[in-house]
Amino acid sequence: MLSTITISDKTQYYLNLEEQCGAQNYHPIPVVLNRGEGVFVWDVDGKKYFDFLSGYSAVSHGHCHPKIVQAFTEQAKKITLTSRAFHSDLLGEFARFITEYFGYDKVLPMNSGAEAVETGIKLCRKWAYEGKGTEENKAVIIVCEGNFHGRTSTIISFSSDPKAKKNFGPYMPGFKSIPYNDLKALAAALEDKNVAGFLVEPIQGEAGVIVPDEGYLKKAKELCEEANVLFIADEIQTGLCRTGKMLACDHENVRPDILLLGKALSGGMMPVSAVLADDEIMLTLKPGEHGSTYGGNPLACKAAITALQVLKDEKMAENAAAMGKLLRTELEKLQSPHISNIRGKGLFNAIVIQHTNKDAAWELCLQLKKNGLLAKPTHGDKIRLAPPLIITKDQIIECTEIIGKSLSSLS
Ligand code: IF1
Repeated sequence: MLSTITISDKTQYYLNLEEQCGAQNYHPIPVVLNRGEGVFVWDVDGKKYFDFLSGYSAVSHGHCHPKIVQAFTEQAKKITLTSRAFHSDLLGEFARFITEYFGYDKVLPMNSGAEAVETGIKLCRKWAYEGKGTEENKAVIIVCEGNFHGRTSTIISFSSDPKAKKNFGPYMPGFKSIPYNDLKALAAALEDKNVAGFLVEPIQGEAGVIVPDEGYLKKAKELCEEANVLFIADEIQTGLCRTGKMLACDHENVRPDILLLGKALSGGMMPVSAVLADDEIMLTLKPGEHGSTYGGNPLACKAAITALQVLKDEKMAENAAAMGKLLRTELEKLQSPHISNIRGKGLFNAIVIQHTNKDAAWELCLQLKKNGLLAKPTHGDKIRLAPPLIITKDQIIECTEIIGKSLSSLS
C-alpha cells in the first residue's frame, strides 16, 4: 500500500520543475528543502526535519556550521580560484595543515570523491610501473564486491552493481574483484605479481553499511605489505569522525599507503577531496601528469582547514562514538518486528527492514518524513541512519521515538 502523503502546491511546483527540466538520474524522497542549520533542515513550507542522511556524510559538521560559513564567506570575498598555473597563499598552508593532521608526506588536492579515487588509481599504477617495476599496462588493482567508489567510467568498470554499470561499457581493464571481508580471497588474489594495490572501503556504505570482521583491515594491510602492494583506503564516507574515530582505519590502527578523503572535508560547503601518501608514492607523479581546474583552490583550502579544525575542537569523533552507541541501543529497545538487523559504527548506521512488501523501506521513509525525520533507503531494504556528528543525546532519543512511531505505522 503506497502511503497517502500530502504534497503541498509549493513542493509540487519544485518537483515539476525538476521533472520537466532535470535529468532523471535520481529518485529522491518527495521533499523540497531550502534551509539547513545543524541537525535540522526545513522544506519550502517551513516544516522542520531531522536530517539523518547528512548529505551522504558530507554534512557531518551539521548544516551551515557558523565557523565554517564565516571562514568560507570571508575567503569568498578575497580570492576563490587561481588555478594551479600560479601559486596561492592557501594551498601551501592547507598542504602543511592536512599532512601534519594525518601524518603523511604529501597531499594531492582534488574536488569530488570520485576524482580522489581516480587519482588514487592513477597514483597506484604510476608507482607500480616506476617504483615497483611492474610491466607497463599490466598493473592490477584488487577491489571488493559490493563496492561503491563513485560514478566515473573507470570506477563503474569495477562495480558489482549491474545498475551502476549496465550499458556504460566498454569497461576499464586492470581490476580484480574479490568478496569483501574475505582474507583468504585477498591472499589468493595477491599471488598475482601484477597486483599493485588493494582499494577498499573500511565499511561499505552503499552496500548498506557493511562492517567487516574485527581485524580484517589490519590483516589485509599486513598481506598487502608482504606482497609489496599499496593499501588504498577509501575514507570518503567513513572518514572524518563519521565512525567514531578520525578515520575508520584508526579502529584497527591501520595506516593506509594511500588515503582518500572527500565529502565532509569541506564541512558541506563545496566539493573538496584529497589524496594523501608518502613521498615514495606521491613523487612518482611529475608536473603536468595530473591535476584539475579547481583542485586545491584557495576557497576549498580555507574551508577544509576550518572543517578539519572544527572536527577536533568540537570532539566530533567522541560524540559520534557515544551517540552512535546510544542510537543502536535505542533502536534495539524498539523490538520492532520490521527490523531484521541494526548495524554500524559511530554515527554510520543502517537498519535492515524485513517485510513482505518490497516497498516497505521506501514506505517507512515516507512515514519518517511525515513524522519529521529524513532518511532514504539504499539497495531496497536498508535505511542508512547517519545524522550530523553534532547530534545530542536528547535528539537521538527524540529521533528513535520518531523511528519507532513510523515503524508501527507499517502495515
Ligand atoms: C551518488 C552512494 C553513498 C562514496 C565512497 C567515493 C564516493 C562516494 C565510499 C564518490 C560517494 C555518494 C555518491 C552519491 C550517493 C552517495 C553514496 F550511495 F552512492 F554510495 F554515500 F554511499 N567513495 N557516495 O560513498 O564521491 O564523487 O560523489 O563526491 O552518486 O548517488 P563523490
